[in-house]
Amino acid sequence: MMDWHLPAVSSSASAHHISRDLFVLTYGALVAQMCKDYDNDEEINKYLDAMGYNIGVRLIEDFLANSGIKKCRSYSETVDIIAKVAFKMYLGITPSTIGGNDGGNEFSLILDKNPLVDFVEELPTGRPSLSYCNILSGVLRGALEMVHLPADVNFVQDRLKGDDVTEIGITFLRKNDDKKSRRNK
Ligand code: MYR
Repeated sequence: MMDWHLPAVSSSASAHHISRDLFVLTYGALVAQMCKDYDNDEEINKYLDAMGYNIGVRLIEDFLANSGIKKCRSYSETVDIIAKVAFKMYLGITPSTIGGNDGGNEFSLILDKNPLVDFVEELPTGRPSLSYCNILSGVLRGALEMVHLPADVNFVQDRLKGDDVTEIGITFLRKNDDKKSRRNK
């Protein structure tokens, strides 16, 4: 007989966990289907990025409402919020951050663990240039654009491609000074 007693975890935590798994599996199915439908890896990468962008422009509202985050004072602060609050909230991980030295506008998020590939051992065969997680860079690009922080976001390293870590590069397109003067207006 089946035992219907629920495990002793908070229902919201377990529901979050289940929906994250469901998202990760659904995403995997989508990428697998695209590999069947498209020959060109770059075409898939672009599609995943564009899809992520459309999610990001909507997700930012949810993020700002649920996190209570107000405007950040610097790019470093924004990147910190992305790593410590946004990634934690939506993916349950906290990437480490590098970059932004001397007021620069180039940063990286380093992911030791990437829940999006929890069920993925390796890239599909014959897909050496596939950027499997490209949805994530699109989400960040879309979300940042909505708070007037246009940025280039790209996967610089990818464990699925044999790199030691997964690294997402974020290059803010406005120089820091432009940002300050814009914010002080
Ligand atoms: C500001 O400087 O105005 C605050 C900016 C915070 C931007 C945070 C963007 C978060 C996007 C959510 C991405 C989730 C990816 C898993």
